[in-house]
Amino acid sequence: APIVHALGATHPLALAPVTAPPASVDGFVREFLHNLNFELGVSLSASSVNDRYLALAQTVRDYLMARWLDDQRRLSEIKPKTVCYLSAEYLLGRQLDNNLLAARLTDVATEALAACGVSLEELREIEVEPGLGNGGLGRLAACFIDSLATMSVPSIGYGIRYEYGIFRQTFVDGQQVEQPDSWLRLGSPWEFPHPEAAQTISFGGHTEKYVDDDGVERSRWIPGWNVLAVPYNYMVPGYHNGRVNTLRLWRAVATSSFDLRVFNSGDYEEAVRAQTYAENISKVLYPEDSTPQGKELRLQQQYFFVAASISDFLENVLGDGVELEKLPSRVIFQLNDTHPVIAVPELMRVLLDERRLDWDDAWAITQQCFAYTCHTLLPEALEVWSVDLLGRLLPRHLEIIYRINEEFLEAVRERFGDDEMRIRNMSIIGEHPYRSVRMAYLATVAGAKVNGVAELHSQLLRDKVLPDFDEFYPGKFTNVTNGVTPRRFIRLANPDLASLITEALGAGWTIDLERLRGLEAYAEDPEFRAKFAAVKASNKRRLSDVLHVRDGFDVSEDHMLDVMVKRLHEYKRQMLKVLHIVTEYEGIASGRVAASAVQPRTFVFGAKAAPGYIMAKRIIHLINAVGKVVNEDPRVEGRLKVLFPPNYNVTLAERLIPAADLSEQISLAGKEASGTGNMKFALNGALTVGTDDGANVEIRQLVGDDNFFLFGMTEPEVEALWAKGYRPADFYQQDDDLRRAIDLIASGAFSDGDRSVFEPIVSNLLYDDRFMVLADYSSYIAAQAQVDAAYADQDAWTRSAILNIARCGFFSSDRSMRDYIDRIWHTPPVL
Ligand code: B1N
Repeated sequence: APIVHALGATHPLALAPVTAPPASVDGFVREFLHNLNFELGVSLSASSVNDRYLALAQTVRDYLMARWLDDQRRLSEIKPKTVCYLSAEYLLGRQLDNNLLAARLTDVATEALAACGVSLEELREIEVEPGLGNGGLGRLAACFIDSLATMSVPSIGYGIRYEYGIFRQTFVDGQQVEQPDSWLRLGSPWEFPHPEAAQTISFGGHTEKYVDDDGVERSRWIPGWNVLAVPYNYMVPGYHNGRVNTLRLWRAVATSSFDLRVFNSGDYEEAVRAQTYAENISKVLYPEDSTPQGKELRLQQQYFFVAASISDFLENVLGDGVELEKLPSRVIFQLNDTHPVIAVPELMRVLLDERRLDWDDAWAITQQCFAYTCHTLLPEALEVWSVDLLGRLLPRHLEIIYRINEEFLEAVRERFGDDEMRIRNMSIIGEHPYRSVRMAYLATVAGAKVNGVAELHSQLLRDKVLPDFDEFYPGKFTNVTNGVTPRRFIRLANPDLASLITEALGAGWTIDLERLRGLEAYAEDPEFRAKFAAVKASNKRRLSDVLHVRDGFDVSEDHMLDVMVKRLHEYKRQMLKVLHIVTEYEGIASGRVAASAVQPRTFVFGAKAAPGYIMAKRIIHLINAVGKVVNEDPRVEGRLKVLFPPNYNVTLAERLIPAADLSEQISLAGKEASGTGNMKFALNGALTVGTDDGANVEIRQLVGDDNFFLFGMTEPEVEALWAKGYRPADFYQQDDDLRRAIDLIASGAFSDGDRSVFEPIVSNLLYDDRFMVLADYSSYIAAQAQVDAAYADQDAWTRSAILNIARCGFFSSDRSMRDYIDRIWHTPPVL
């Protein structure tokens, strides 16, 4: 029997608060050695680096534990309104350093480990980051839960504990090869599994009608199969505020009944197959970014985690005796894109079928409990599920969706009359090319609020993607511009810059980023500029050390570091960057430009391509091929360098961004919803060369035109060019530099003379070019000439860099959270 039962739950020992170990070097050493000996079962002298890392992680956990347990107890008493952030992705990055920082333990740990003859630095480096996300959307979720904890906002992050995260990227002959990301292999010290708290999640089967005791006709779901959702809890410590929130990720496990039934019938292989099938649900993250694919397993993942989360909240967090009418005063489920939108019919199902509410009451509650964030504008990225598939996997949910749609369209008719065109356009059910559920529409109808992720994006969402809905629901649409956590992306990633800022402004900026404004005055101070330049140079050396060990690359301090890191996607236009590099190279190779006249630059790429995205993979191949030629051509005299370290991830971002001089944010206007890398670079004192797209617009407004290199068409100009008829070949014909660059690629210069290798890229550019690379080329090249000219005046450049930092405090995810709280959630901090 658990000891609490033996003692009685009211026994003083059972009620005694959990206490943290003493936060002294001595206390830390004891706790560390205890964990090494008693949890890992090794002596210090016999321990491996991994043992030590695991023991250290456990030690940090021990320090956070009292706060975590206390927060859980307190919140269960206070019962505040709670944010449930529903996200299929959390791109957390390494945990150790962040948790040490939050708990103010970095110095104590460093000293304590040194006393044991252990280097903290070495242990840091062996942590494998949990890559449970693809890119910006997943990293945003991680920044948001950091800010919520730091701001003491009651919140739970819900998601999926993928056994394999985003694939590990390697290059073979310059081409991407994907390896499984077995991030759990050496142990996962940050998680707390609770198999006893598993939820049963059902799928398949059919529905049937029946009349209940009150004579009401109802529907019920007779599922076909079940899986267990086992919660794994992670601590989300606030920064220096003693708070620890929870991230709860679900793992799929086969129910014992599920496989035993088959096993008992004697078919062992079938039993194992069934188990494997169930456990596949949380096996691997879908590596598509911005373009979801309508695969059955993905819908299973989505339903699996939201059903478990809703049930967990209602049964374990909400507590007994809450009238369901009051649910909206206790919870807001924030839908991170359409991936969790199946939560809408799921909450309806629970309220209708399990809690026996009638439709109108259930719908009134549901509409207040959800809010939806849209993260895209690409039409191909708006998620739809075929009615066929959805009906097979979740028949009851499909019924509910149909009813929601019926009532919604009825209301539309009442308002706008029998405008069949409009009805068809607004229907949650699409008919072409096959009958499907439009998840963004469902989310918009059900959500109390709908937001985009940057001003421009939110505006385009209302004007272009959902105009009928905007008209129908005045006040529903709003904007919350994305943000990034200053703890991870300044304080941890750029410790020397952080010290410099603290020296100038005091330490408060870490939780009040608008204070960076105070740096404007320092931008005018030559001494401060010199210090800032020294930090940048030292960050380049640090990066060089990392890349040297990792990939054998060296970064020269006197090169401009020009960085483009983000998922590989045609709309982000890595091709435009390639054309710039090839143009520079071609000038030298042809002898028209003297190498000595070229500003030395190192171009750094980091990008993963979705494994099925062939064109993206070709572009990766081309970047590597161009890099090889440029780096090895003696005529270049080492003044241009192209580096493409494989497997760009959060850990590498933390090294690259602080070292960058120039941030490339060059998507076609109207395509990048926000971007968040753009914010991280600006906050680390890189200048941006960028289009008028996503949050670039707001960055430029804040830092000022003099401190930003703008180029390219605006969104309305893009529209106008499409309307007039876009012919990329015309641009090729009319621009000598562009023609020479493309011809060089087409000639086989980067493919050992084999013209066929990059031919698909070339013909795509010349005859299709959906993202108007050629139309923006000349403007981009002109902007890059301005960059070179500006960089020649190092002191002026440094001043601009400091002004970028000073003016970008707005992009803290703390501010994003305040906006969500004010405009959408209405969940005040609980201090
Ligand atoms: O979300 C980020 C934005 O800053 C980016 O501009 C935007 O591209 C990104 C399907 C997505 N939009 N959609 C996705 C990710 C995974 C997936 O399976 C779509 N990611 C974004 C944060 O707002």
